[in-house]
Amino acid sequence: MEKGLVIKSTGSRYKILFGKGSIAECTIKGKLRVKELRNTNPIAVGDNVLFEKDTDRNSGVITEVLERKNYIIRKASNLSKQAQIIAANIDQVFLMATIILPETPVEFIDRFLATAEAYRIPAKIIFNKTDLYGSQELERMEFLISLYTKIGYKCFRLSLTKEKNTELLKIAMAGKINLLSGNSGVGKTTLLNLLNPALNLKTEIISDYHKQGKHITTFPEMHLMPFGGYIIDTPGIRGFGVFDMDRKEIYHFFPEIFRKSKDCRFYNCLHLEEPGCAVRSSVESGDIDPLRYRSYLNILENDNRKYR
Ligand SMILES: Nc1nc2c(ncn2[C@@H]2O[C@H](COP(=O)(O)OP(=O)(O)OP(=O)(O)O)[C@@H](O)[C@H]2O)c(=O)[nH]1
Ligand SMILES: [Mg+2]
Ligand SMILES: [Zn+2]
Repeated sequence: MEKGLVIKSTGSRYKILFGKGSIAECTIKGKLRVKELRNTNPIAVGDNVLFEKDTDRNSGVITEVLERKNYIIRKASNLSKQAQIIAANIDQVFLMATIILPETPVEFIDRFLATAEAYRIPAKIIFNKTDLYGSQELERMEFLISLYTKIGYKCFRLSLTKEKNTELLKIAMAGKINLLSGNSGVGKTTLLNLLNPALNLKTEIISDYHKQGKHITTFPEMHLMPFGGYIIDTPGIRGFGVFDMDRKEIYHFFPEIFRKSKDCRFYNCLHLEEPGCAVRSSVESGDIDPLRYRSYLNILENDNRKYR
């Protein structure tokens, strides 16, 4: 029996890293299921597993998934109750966002951050493609950076085609398991290739017509970085449907709203029309940004339509 780390999962075949950097292609033993979760992929990137290795070839059969520190789930679709584990045992998540080509909506950012809060995984934001921005876009980016920094999310400015200055990012990622997420075409895979040129992963120019990426990366995959630690490259997501959040708890996942809620008159205030709501007064005074409040309301209304 060997112990290994799942670095790629295509649903039925798994790539396992074990020993001193060896790779084995594995399948799962018939009945293997994850107890607490139904309707989902039983093994995800980042899982630590035990497997029986074939003696002669670099292949094997996974017999057990070791206990997870955490995992991040995404709904398969809005209607079905099916869920998919994107990755497990993550130290932190990075959302890569762009102001244009493609435009990352604020609500998308907020859904992502709220999901990370719900899983108690620290989140940071990377604003990429700054080389493409004119004064308006730069202003927009700086507005968002000050908004999110104030709440407590560290932000990075990046251009992967011009300055290519990734030093701060490397320091933040070193020695950790980092999940990299974001819309298709924002430059996730380009970043991995820059950080580890040996990878030579596939990227593609985003189409002018749709101003969207083409979903070039199709399965999450974990890559070892020369500066230590791992990055999980993920397929571009169109949106982030929040998974199974209790209506009464959603505001817990907006840190600045949660902090303010302690001053609301009612302990069970949902910050809608209740009298004496400190959150609403803060939105009116500008202490809480109206965009964030709107994202909160949209999640509360369970408006996941655009976000699958
Ligand atoms: N101008 C500019 N282009 C960039 C930058 N970073 C990435 N790109 C380009 O954006 C396009 C899409 O990049 P990818 O790395 O494939 O995007 P991705 O996020 O991995 O996309 P999916 O795999 O589809 O989710 C490529 O043509 C990159 O060269 C940047 O900083 N500036
Ligand atoms: Mg990609
Ligand atoms: Zn309130």
